[in-house]
Amino acid sequence: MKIGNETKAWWKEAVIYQIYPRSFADSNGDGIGDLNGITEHLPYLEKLGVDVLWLSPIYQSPNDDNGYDISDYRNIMTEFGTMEDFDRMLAEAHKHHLKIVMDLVVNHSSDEHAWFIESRKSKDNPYRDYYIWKDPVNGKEPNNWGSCFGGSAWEYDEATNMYYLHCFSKKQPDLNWENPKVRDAVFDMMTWWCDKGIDGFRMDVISMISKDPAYPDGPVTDGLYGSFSPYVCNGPHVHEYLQEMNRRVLSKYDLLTVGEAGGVTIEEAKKYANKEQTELNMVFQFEHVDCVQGPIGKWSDEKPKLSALRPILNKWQYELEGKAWNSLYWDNHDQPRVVSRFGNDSDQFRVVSAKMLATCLHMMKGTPYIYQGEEIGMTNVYFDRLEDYRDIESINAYHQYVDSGIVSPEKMMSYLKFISRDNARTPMQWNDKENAGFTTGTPWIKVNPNYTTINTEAALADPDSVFYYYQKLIQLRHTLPIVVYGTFHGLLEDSETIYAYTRTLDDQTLTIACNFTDTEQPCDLFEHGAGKELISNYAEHKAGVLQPYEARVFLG
Ligand code: TEU
Ligand code: CA
Repeated sequence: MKIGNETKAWWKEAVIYQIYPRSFADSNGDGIGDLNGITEHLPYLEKLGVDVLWLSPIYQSPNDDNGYDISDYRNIMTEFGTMEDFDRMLAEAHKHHLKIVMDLVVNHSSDEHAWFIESRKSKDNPYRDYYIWKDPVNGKEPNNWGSCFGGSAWEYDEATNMYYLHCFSKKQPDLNWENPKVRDAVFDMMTWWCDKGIDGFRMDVISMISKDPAYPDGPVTDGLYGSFSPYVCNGPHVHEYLQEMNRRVLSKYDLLTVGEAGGVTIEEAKKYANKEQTELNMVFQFEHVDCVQGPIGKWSDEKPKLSALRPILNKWQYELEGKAWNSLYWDNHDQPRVVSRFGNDSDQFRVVSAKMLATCLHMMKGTPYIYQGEEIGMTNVYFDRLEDYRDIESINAYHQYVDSGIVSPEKMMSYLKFISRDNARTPMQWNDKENAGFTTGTPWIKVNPNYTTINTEAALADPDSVFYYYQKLIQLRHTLPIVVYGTFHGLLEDSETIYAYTRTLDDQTLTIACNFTDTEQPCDLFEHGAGKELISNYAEHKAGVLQPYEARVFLG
């Protein structure tokens, strides 16, 4: 069935909630979130009104990168529980009308995976070609590529005098997708999970599975290593492999599929998420969260400007219209908290700016994602000491740039406070009791001290909370087809302060305007015309202006 320019689909109408299991809820007091903790909180998620839960990886893992390094794809991480706990969680979730999307991390495995343990044994081991091995060049690394987590992307292995590729940590060797046996093994494993009744996959760095076979040096921007991106992201066979995955697995089930696609362009996104649906439902692009880039990449403490953000958001809305489907997100487990980054986390403006950012995103066209805690306006944690950080990326980056003298210790701490992934990974704040109700033990990472005021219990008791605002945005999407299927059109495209747009479907128009500043801004978009206000973060409006961080949505 067609609505506007689109074919109707459940995953276009859904709202996804991402859970980072390690930090969500600890049921047994060991300080680590777990599956039973998730099961306990399903009624809370049902109340919020989301449709789908995406779980960051819950498979067996030595946790070098918190589960993104998998040593057994068919077992549950010991700290998170058992397969019985998983089966119960899945069944309970379905009872609460919540679907479960699994994280699929198959660009790389852990070096402790049985395949890699075999692979590194000898050049003629049957698993040798499961990974990417290269001879030394002039006694050194095969090329200048740096890993995302610091250092070279190549690790020397004495047993066979060769290097293996790891785009992330050296405990995350890249799988060799050119080997049909690797593809068979991955597709079998995916089928096994689908047969268990899961509802989809979020595919980790799926744009990186096909490498340029020439393995050329990459451009050096940080003065240390070359970037692999031009030769790894959207590589030569990536679409072939995803089409094969689609034919052999995805097309046989009714799934939600979203590919994490670093380095994806509009042209590439139209292939990954094409209308014919021969690959994936949608991809995560990174341009809006990467809109501030310094000489050492994402490490910066500069607040993004609306003038940098708007053209990116609008471009993705315009260019995919009727051709491919967008995903919409501010936050995930790799990004700092949206209210601290794009909004204002002061006592005065936290709630109102969190609601403004929610309005801005949830009224756009695409499938929205909410990251745990975003729905109560959780903020960055601002750790003062390096010892409080747990994230491999943050700790390695600190040493890489500070030890080499490229950045001062003070500046690097300021970058971490603003952008570190650990800002998203502090425990979920459930109440004002010890450890925010996350655990009765010692949490694996410190709780944000503001849990005494920012927590779900307080949010649920306050009708004006960020929680109920998200609940209402989700209800609007579920009840009004225009929110899902309406065509996007940008407004006030030169404004430095207000982000505004319309959505149109048949004879209806939605008008959305969001003030991104802490001061009043002139705005006459709501002065004329009949219709009704659907939602706003202010109870009273002022003629001709938007108040600080005010957001308005008008249906006419
Ligand atoms: O992230 C992919 C990725 O490109 C990361 O480097 C991300 O951009 C970075 O954290 C922000 O600078 C995925 C996962 O989401 C991440 O948690 C994993 O660490 C990574 O893959 C490796 O599996
Ligand atoms: Ca636990």
